[in-house]
Amino acid sequence: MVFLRPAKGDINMKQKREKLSILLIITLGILIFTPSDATSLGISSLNEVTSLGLFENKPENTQQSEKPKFIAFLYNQKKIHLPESIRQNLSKGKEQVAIVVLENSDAFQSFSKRNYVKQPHLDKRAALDDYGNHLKKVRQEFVEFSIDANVEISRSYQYLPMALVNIPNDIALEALTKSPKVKGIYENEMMSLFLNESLPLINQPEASILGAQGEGTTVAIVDTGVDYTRAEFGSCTSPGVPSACKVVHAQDFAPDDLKLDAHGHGTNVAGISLGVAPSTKIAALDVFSGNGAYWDDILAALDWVVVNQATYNIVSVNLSLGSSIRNTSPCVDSIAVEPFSRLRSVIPACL
Ligand SMILES: [Ca+2]
Ligand SMILES: [Ca+2]
Repeated sequence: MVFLRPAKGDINMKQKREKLSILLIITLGILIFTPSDATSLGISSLNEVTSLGLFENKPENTQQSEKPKFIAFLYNQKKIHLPESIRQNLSKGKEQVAIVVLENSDAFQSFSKRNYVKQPHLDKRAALDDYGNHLKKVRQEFVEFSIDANVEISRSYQYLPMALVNIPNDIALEALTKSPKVKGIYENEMMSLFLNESLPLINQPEASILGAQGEGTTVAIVDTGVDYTRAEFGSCTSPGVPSACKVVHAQDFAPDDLKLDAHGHGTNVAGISLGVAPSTKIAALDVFSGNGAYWDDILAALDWVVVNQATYNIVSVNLSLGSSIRNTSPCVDSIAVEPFSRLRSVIPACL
């Protein structure tokens, strides 16, 4: 169970993390434009750089013309996230479905320029619109690129710089990995249901004892759906009906199974949420196809949360799902990094 609302003690930690991130970015910037870069690229001397033609026939005052060439060289050498399994499947002649994370630093820079990142509470809606408009351009550029690269886009998202694509062969994969528009390529993995961690992870029962009951808020349950016809949810006939109904929205993001909860897990999780915060409302987001949930459906549900956060005052997102992979440190290279970062930027408690 993952709640995005941090405990009070996490705020200092968050500030420390932000400072650390800035320091890392500055350090990275220094590394990129210093001679040590040659070593990181496997080049042991400036002679070798010259032999690669990067600074050949150097006339006077040519720094301006050399720079783009050197940057182009760096792009060709860039390392992006790419699971070996994708490469192997394509080499066996199998088409590969994957999720591409798009380079959106221009959109992020514009977002930062207006100081929204430091003080997003100033105008959260405008900040989100601004970010969305820039992402629209990023998406459009990727559509144009994908036509040339013979990559088919089957799903994209309003506020996430990501797309579900079909990669037909090695050549298309090569084009993707070399494109400055692509930051990473991930498998569209299937997640399983989990409920091993729950109340201790969200500081319960301490928060309830302090009187936090969730009045005026909504919790998004990204799971198998919620059977809102049960008395515990207000015997609803549809979301929000009657007015005492606890479920304000229900939607299938995986192919519609025509059931409110085809499994029962989501109804159980929603019940736990109401036990913790009896006054909150529930958004029931069904991302499961049977016992598994593909990332492209999970991303669509998280995108919905970003779009609708203000409408329902969503303060928490519950993802009781995972895979058999066990990590011993934070997943800095995970497919969840982009969507979690976007959620944290719109959920007030996480600002
Ligand atoms: Ca359903
Ligand atoms: Ca389902």
